[in-house]
Amino acid sequence: MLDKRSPMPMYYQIEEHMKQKIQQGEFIPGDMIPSERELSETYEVSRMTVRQSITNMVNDGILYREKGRGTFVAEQKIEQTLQGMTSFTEDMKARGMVPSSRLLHFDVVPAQAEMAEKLGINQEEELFLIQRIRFADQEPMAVETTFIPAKLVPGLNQDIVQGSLYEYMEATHGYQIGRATQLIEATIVDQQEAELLQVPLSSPVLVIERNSVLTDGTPFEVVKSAYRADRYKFSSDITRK
Ligand code: 16G
Repeated sequence: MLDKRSPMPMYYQIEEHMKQKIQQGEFIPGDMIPSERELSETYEVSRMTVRQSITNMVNDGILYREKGRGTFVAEQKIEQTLQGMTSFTEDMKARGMVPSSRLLHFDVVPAQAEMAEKLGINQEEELFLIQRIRFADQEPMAVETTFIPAKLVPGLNQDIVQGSLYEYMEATHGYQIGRATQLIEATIVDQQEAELLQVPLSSPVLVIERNSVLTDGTPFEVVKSAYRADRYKFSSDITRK
């Protein structure tokens, strides 16, 4: 099964072999993988070698350990491209998943200096502050905090933001959403986020801040979305000039 004469280290070959089994559906999310002893017999390597492969796969989020129970196959991460300015609702529907939201906050607040500058409005002008947990097939994926100048979307209410904000802006207001600048940063969840996202304390999240403008250049939102790093990875296509 493994090529002992290959310059590829044994632990690496085991990882590749196990990843292949996961990809081919031989192991599915939630399945317990065989014990270290069993794997060392199957692959005819030491338990230390097996342990290294497993640790690497746990660190990569492919497997997870549960104390006293064993090691299991994790859900595959959602790969989100960084091309194209889509909404959460569109992204999930495109994957055949059902999007939903739980509203945590819906308030009108005065713009502080930093937000006013980002949104090209005066300080103290009214902003909608919307905080939602975004779910895919009932599983929490991200906590999202959105600021929108209130004057742009006068009729916005709690019911509307249970659904798609972008759809509301386009369909009801006829706005043309143009482009955005995004910043991605890694951080770890605090206690509240851990509870909301149903992940252990100090789990990693990837925070994307999106500053969006309409096609006429009017800034319309500043959004911070904290995506579970165990469920998301981001990809982009790049070209060398
Ligand atoms: C995405 C956007 C967010 C936008 C939201 C609208 C990123 C990083 N963020 O989550 O800026 O406000 O979609 O979603 O992609 P909705 O139309 O489903 O409410």
